[in-house]
Parts: sequence; structure tokens; C-alpha cells
Amino acid sequence: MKEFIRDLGLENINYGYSTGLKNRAGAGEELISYSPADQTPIASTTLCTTTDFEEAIQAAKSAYVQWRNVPAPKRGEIVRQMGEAFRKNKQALGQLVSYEMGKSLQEGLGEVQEIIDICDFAVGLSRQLYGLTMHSERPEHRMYEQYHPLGIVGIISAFNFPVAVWSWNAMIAWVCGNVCIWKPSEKTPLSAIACQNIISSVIESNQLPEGLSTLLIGGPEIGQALSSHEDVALVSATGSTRMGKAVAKTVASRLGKYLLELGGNNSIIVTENADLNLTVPAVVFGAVGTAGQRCTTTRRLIVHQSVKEELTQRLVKAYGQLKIGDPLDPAHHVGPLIDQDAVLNYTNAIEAAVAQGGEILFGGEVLEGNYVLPTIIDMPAQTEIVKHETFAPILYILTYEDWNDAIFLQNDVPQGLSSAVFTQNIREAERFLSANGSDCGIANVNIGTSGAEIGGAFGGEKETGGGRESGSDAWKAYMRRQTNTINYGTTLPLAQGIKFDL
Ligand code: UN1
Repeated sequence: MKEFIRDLGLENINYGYSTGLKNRAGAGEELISYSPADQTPIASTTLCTTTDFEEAIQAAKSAYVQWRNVPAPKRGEIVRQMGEAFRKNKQALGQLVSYEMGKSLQEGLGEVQEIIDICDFAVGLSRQLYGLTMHSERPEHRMYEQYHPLGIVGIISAFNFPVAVWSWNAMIAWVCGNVCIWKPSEKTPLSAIACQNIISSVIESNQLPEGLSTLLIGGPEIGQALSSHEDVALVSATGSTRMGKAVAKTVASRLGKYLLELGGNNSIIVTENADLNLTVPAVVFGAVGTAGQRCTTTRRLIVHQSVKEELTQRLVKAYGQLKIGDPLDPAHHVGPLIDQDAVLNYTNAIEAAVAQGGEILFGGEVLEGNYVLPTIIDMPAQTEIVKHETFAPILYILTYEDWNDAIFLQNDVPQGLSSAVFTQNIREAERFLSANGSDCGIANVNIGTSGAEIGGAFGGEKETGGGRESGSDAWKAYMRRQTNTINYGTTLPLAQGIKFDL
């Protein structure tokens, strides 16, 4: 038994359903979580069914009636305590994330740091849920807007960021006065249970209602139930475009709200004016970090022909120095893929790329278990496979001569999450950031595509789903806006000067 499993209270969890105060087995089958690092079963839990879901809705509904009346800064105080609890558990939770998901320990710890950071952000936000005041066209009238909570927020999260993405949603949703029902990926249930254990202590010590945070370990039917239930005001879903389209369709059919953070196919343009000393580490981290399983992973390199040879040589050299293996060993840069399906997707994509004219410059091999060699493939054109998001460390290289072609290639994919340009030329940089430049939700200059900070709004366009989570004013998606007009005079003037005399 690994020490962090014990530290996080995961020895005998025996639950798949938790309201924050009450934990019990789900009504469904047993679910064993295996580490992708060595296929060891870590612990087992149970799956929830739609019967459990109904109970969760009732708990959430009654918690909401209480929670929405807690002043926002007081809600922030609760989130502050949660942040403290995560600080105390950073090491253990980071290790668990690394072991259960397979990302390197550094990245596991980084993910917990994102939780801590978003807690801090949400605490400040709890005093800044500002609406505007506007001047009324009528005398002795006042007009303003305010933001109220939505109610129940459903959170569907993916295996690749098993804890951080939940926290971006949950911490913001809570300070906004909502309650949350969380359905994590079935591939990483323990990381979710660990988070629920950590925040449960805060819920308990503050005598908060059960149902403020409900965790349901479950399959797609729980996602479906969240999407179709009219009491779930907002469904925030992170995952594949296919899943996002299904969620959007179901939620839209009842005119509910959804927030989607789906696939990416992120590129870095390297111009003839790039500083390659910055470019090389940014590309390597972006392409192989989390074994290529981030939505923001660098998947395409669009390189000016004049720097292509030098850049590819330096990349191949850097790839040759990567240490691949047990993610918990701090010496390793790259861990395993999540499962054998992911390994198969990796092999299939490489086969397709070669069939479409690609030349493998590095990698292309499955090592043992779920470990694969990060791969660089030189492509003659942006073929079908390059336009497809494969969740694996495969970097496609495309070459350009004309700057306009570089921008065209960057945008000519169905996804629109993250993008970057490496250049020291201000015209290229500004053009990339302009309305004629990158069409993505994130566009960077001289930094890579992944590793976004929590302070900005995170999300993307086109098949990425259009939602924004985390910082900036992303909180507005978790609240309903109300416009209020107050007449403090003794007459009833109508807007637009309409006369209606009785
Ligand atoms: C994701 O892959 O779903 O920008 C989120 C990044 C991280 C978040 C990625 N901050 O890579």
C-alpha cells in the first residue's frame, strides 16, 4: 500500500456516492481503478446508477436553498478553507494523480497547485461578483443589474486533468452560490474521491448542508442524467467532441445551459525570426507533457522552411534525451498513456500518418505496457489524420514558405483551443493575435500551447465547444443576470416616451 493512498483515506473507501457528509456504495457494479504505470489495482469503488442520481438531485436541491442565502464573501471563506486543505494535501494528492492518471509527478503536483490557485482566485472573486449600474432614461428611476446563482451545476470531467478541471468549475460555482454534482471520469475515480474527502472535512466542520458537493462515480448514463434533468441548471463538460455534442444536444433540447471544453489540435508556428532556444523546450514540453494527453498539447508544428532543418534536428536530439517510465519517479519526463485503447489510437494514428505520406523522424514505437515513444512525424501536407485530435504524444511537422499559409494551416482544423507563434518580429506577433490571425480561444507569443494559468478564461472555439472556464469573467457562466429598474418617484413614466393615459 502506497503511503499517499493511506494519507488520503483511500484504504477502504467502499463508496461511489457521496454528498459531502454521507458516503455509501453506489447501486451499480464494482469499479477497480488500475494504475496505468504498472497495471496494479489501486483500490476499488462502486458505480452509481440513475437511482443514486435522483437521490443526489434531492440532496443538491435542499442544499441550494440554504447555500444561496449565505453571503458571497462567506462562501468565499469556505472556499478559502478548502484551498488550505488542498495545500496540506498537495504532496499526497499530487502523487495520487500521478499514479492513477499516469502524468509525471511534477505535473501531478502542478495540477494540485491549479486547485490551490483557483481557490485563491475564487476567494477574491467572492467579493467582486459585480454587476453594472446604468442610467435610466426615466426621471427618478434607477437601473442596475445583479448576478444570482443558477442552482445545481453538473460537472463532467475527463481523466487527463482528474482534479484541476473540476476545481475550476466547482470553486467558482460555489462562490457564485451554486451547488455541484460531479461526475468524474471512470478512469480516475480515486483522484475524485480524494478531493471529495478533502473538502468534506471543511463541509463538516462548518456545518454546511449535505449536497453542497455531491460526487457520483458513474458511467455515461450519469452524464446523460445530468444533461437531461431539468433541475440541473448548468452542465459543464470537459472531454471529447463526441461527448460534448451529445451533452449539448440533450441540454439544449430543454433550453438548459452548457459550458463545453472539448478537443484541441494546437499548433505552434515557428517563423524565420524565432528564438529557437525558447522554441525547442516549449515544443517538447507542449508535445510530450502528460504524454500528449492534454487538451492543450502541441500537436502541430508549422515551421518556416528556412529553420526547419535546424529545428527538427534539435527536437530529435531533445526527444532522444527524454526519460520515459514510472511517473512517480521524479527523474522521468513522460509517463504512460491512460490505457490500451489509447495505445491503439497512438499506433493507428502513426500508421495513418505514414499512409498519408508522413515520415517518422523520431519514435513511432510502443514500449512496454502503456508506455509509448513520443513521436515526431514530418508531413507533406495537413492531411486528414493531422486534422484529427489523437490523445497521444505525436507531433506533426508542417512546412510553410509564405506567412499567410502558416496562419491558414493553423486555422484549417476543426478544433480551436490553443495556439502559439514563436517570433521576435512584432508584425508577425501582432498579426497572429489580430482578427486575421489565430482563431483559437488561446493565442500565445513565445510560449507554448499548454500550461495556461488559471487567471485567464480557458476554452476555445469551433469543435472545442466555445465555453470559458477558470479566470477572468468566466464566473458569469455560473450565474444568472437580472436587470432591475426601480421607480422612486410619484409618477409612472413609460420607456420610449409612450403615453398610456387612463
Ligand atoms: C486540459 O487539458 O483539459 O493549459 C486542461 C493547460 C492546463 C489545463 C489543461 N492548465 O495545459
